[in-house]
Amino acid sequence: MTAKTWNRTGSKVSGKKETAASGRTDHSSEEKQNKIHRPMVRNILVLGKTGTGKTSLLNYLYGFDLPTGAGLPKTGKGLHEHEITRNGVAYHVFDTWGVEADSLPEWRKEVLALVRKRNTSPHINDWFHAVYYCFSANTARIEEVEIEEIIVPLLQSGCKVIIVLTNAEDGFHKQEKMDGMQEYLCDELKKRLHYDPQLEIIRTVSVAGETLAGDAISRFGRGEALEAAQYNLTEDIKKRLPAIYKMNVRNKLDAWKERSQLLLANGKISFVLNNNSAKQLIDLINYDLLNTFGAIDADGDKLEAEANEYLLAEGSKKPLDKRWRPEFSRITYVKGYEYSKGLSVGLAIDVATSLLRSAKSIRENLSRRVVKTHAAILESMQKTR
Ligand SMILES: Nc1nc2c(ncn2[C@@H]2O[C@H](COP(=O)(O)OP(=O)(O)OP(=O)(O)O)[C@@H](O)[C@H]2O)c(=O)[nH]1
Ligand SMILES: [Mg+2]
Repeated sequence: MTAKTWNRTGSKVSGKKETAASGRTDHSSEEKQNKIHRPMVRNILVLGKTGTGKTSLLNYLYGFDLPTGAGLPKTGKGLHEHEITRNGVAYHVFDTWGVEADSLPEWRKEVLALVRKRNTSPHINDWFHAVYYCFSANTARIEEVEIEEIIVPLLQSGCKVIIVLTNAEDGFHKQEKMDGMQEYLCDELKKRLHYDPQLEIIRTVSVAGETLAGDAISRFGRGEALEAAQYNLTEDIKKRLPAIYKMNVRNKLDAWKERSQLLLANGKISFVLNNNSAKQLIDLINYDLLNTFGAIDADGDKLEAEANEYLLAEGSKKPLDKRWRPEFSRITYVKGYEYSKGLSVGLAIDVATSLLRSAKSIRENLSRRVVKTHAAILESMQKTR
């Protein structure tokens, strides 16, 4: 689907993006190349009951021309994904429509599962980069199920939600209504979560028009909404990256331990010069461990580059703090037998001692050392952020 080009006139936020784009000259050419090769992905989720102005909001914020209003077929209600490429950005828009309050419990599972799956991915381009929940200031209705079934579980799963009060143009008792909605929401959320989630609550008018008296209604709220989304994504990146990194270290070290144990169970140990065989096995295991650290660093670099790409696009002037990676001790040597390196005296000792050692005891001893090294590295990381 192709969308209209966004008319930048009067847009605060597009101005910011330009600043961000020019700021990119400070960063490596590698980053620039990455950008050229693949379009940046933006996953956007918009939730709320039918008619609250979700699709209109998407059109307003991102310059799409998705169909809005009545007259849409009433089949296929629920969550729909649209892919729209615009200005080199691939938008994956998850819009819900035709959802009434009584069907909320039904599709909440689908929404929550999708959010959890995406937001725990090790790739930032799988995450939701903006999540909006719309309430219309016209009706000023906030159902308990909306809070209970959707907003609270989303917040509890670590997903930041931007609350949008749509139809915020002047109207009869509009300001009081919106103040009341805001207060009610804050109180209910605090009560259920037992902390203040400090949600962004943004008032918007997504469609320009006229009042009954013939006064012009202008759109507003775009800058604030996009700014809130930028802020949330920046926070998510800072918070989730260390956890993703730690998980990867754990997985990589577990795999190393498993490979090492397989090698120790099956590797050749000669009957006489078994010290020498043990040394060869240890060398292989140590070499594999060094490679494992190399792979962890390479994955960390990739993650950092992806994060910086998003941060810069979000208008952040600073790339990620270089100290974001949780530290762990890089034990690069699994100590083994006191094998001798020389040939003359050493060889004699080897022959003598090897008679006392069985291959089985060597395998068991080395395996214990691998387990110990594995535990020591992970334990050292446990203590960091
Ligand atoms: N005046 C005014 N009208 C709006 C605003 N936002 C949406 N509308 C109108 O409200 C109607 C419903 O908007 P939609 O964007 O289709 O609502 P929706 O939430 O996507 O509805 P479903 O897809 O059925 O769930 C449309 O006629 C829009 O033009 C707003 O901020 N102000
Ligand atoms: Mg819609």
